Amino acid sequence: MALALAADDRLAVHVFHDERAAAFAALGHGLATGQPAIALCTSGTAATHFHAAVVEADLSSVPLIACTADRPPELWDIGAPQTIDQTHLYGSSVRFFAQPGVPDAAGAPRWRPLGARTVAEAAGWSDRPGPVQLNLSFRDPLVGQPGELPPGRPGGRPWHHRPVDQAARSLPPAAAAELAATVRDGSRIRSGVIIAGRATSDPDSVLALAGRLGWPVLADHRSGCRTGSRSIQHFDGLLRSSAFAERAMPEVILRFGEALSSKVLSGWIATSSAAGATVISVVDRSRWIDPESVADHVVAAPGAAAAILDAVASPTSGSGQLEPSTTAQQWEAADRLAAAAVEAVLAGIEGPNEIHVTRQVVAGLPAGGALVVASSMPVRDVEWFGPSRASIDVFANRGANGIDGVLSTAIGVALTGRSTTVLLGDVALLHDSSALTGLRHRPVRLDVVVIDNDGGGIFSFLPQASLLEAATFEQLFGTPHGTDLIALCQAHGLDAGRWPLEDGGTDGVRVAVATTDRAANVALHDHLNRAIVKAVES
Ligand SMILES: Cc1ncc(C[n+]2csc(CCOP(=O)(O)OP(=O)(O)O)c2C)c(N)n1
Ligand SMILES: [Mg+2]
Repeated sequence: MALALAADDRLAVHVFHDERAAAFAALGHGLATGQPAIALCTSGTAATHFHAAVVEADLSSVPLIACTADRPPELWDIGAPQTIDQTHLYGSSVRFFAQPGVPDAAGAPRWRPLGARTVAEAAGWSDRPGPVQLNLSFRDPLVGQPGELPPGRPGGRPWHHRPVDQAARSLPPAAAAELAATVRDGSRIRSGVIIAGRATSDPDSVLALAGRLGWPVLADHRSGCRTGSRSIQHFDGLLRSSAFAERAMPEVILRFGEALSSKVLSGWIATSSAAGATVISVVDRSRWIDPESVADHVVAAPGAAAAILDAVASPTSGSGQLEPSTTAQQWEAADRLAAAAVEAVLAGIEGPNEIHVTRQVVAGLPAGGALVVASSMPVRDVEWFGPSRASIDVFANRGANGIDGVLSTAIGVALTGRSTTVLLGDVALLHDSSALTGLRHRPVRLDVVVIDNDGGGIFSFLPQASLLEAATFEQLFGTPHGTDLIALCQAHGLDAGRWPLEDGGTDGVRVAVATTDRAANVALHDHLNRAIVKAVES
C-alpha cells in the first residue's frame, strides 16, 4: 500500500517515524483544507498510535482516512508477530469501518466503490465529517509492483456524486420567524449577546446580525467572528466583575458553533439562563452543543444567522421601526476600559511573560497565515487576551482538549503550503517531540513558539495549587522536567533560540522559546483581571 501511494503522483507522501505524529499531521491537513488525508501505518501497536488523532477528528468533525495494514485473517489470534485485533479498533469514533480482506483479482471491481464510499463517509455522507478506518490485510510477499487501478466508470464519471453538503441546510421560515420573535419584543430588539465558537458557519452573517440587533459578539478566534468593532476582546476579564456580569445580563443569548474555553463565560450563560434569559444554540453538522444544559432552542441549521436577520427585519414579524439594542455599546465601552487597563499593566513588566508573548504572536501573524494553538494556557490566553484579527485562520485541538500531537497538527497544517505558527507549552512540545524528527527537511514554513514554564502552568490556577503541599503539587501537577528545549530542537538540526523571533520569516522552521515562571504567571493573570475589574467598576 505504501508503494502504491508513493507511486501515485496525485498524492504527496510525507513520512513520519511516529504513527501518532503522522495521524495528527493528517488531522492538521484535514483541519486546514476540509479534505481528508490518508494516514497509513503498519499492523500492531502502530495502529493504536493513530487513536488519539482519530478521537480528536471525531469530536472536531475533521475528515481523516486511517488505513491500518493488517495480517491476513489466517494469522490472527495464533501468536503471529505484530498481530493484534484491529477490527473496529477505534470503536464508535469512526464514521465508517471496512475490512475488505486480502486483496485479490476477484474483489478488484469493488475497490473503487469502497474508495469512493470511504471518502464520502469521511466527508460527512452519513453524519458529519470525521475519521474512517480501512483495515487492510496483506499476505506475503509484501512487496510488489503497484499495478493499474481497476477501470473506472465510462467517461470518467465519478462513483458517487458529491456527498450532501451539510452546510447547505437552512432554517425553515417558520423556525426563523419563531427565533426572530424571541429576539424582538414589538419594535424593540431585546438585549442580547452573540457568542461565536468554532464551526460558526457564515461568520459574515453573524456579524451582520450583531450589527442589526445592536448586540456584542464574544468570539473565539476560530469562529471567524473575532474581527471588527462588535468583537469584545476581554469578555472573560469583564465577566469576572460581578457588577458588570450582573449589569450585562441579557434577555437573549444567541450562541453559534462550539463552546469557548472561558469557564467564566460558561458560568455567566448558566446564571443568565437561571435569571430568565433565552438561550439559543445554533449548531453546524448536527452536533448538540449545550455544555451548560440550559439551551431553550438547539437549532441545527448553519444558515440560521442569515435567516434570523431576514426574519427580524421582516414586516410580518412585528410592527413599526426596529430599535436596535444598546447592549453592544455597553460592552464596547467596557472593553475599551479593559484594553487600556491591560496595556497599562503589561507596559510595566520587564522580560517575556505569557500574555505578552501570546498577544505578540496573534498580532504578528501575516495575513493569510495559520495559527495552531495548544490546549492548556495558550488556547485560553489567546481567547482572553489575544487581539482581534482579520484574515488569519486559527486551529486548536479542542474536540478532546488533548495536549498531544500539537506540533504534528501544525506540521499537517503547514504541509498544505500555508505559513503557519504554532503556540504551545513546554509539556505539549515534549509530549510531541518525536514530531521534531526530520522536521528540518520538511517543505514547510513553520514558526514554533514555545512558552517554557518548566511544567504544567495551568495547574497553578487550580485549587490543588494551594490545597496540596508544595512538593506534592510539584510532583503530581507542576511536573517540572528541566529539559533544555532549545538544545532539544538544535539536536534535531533546527534553528532554535530565545523568544522573540527575528522579524521577517526565512524559509523553513524556526523555534523560539520564551522562558516564564508558573507562579509569576498566575500573579500576572490575577493582576490583569483585577485591573480590568477595577476599570469597569470605577
Ligand atoms: C494527552 C493529554 N495528557 C494530559 C492532559 C492533561 N493536561 C492538561 S494541561 C496539561 C499541562 C500542559 O503543560 P504545558 O503544555 O506546558 O502548558 P501550560 O499548562 O504550562 O500552559 C496537562 C498535562 C491532556 N490534556 N492531554
Ligand atoms: Mg508549561
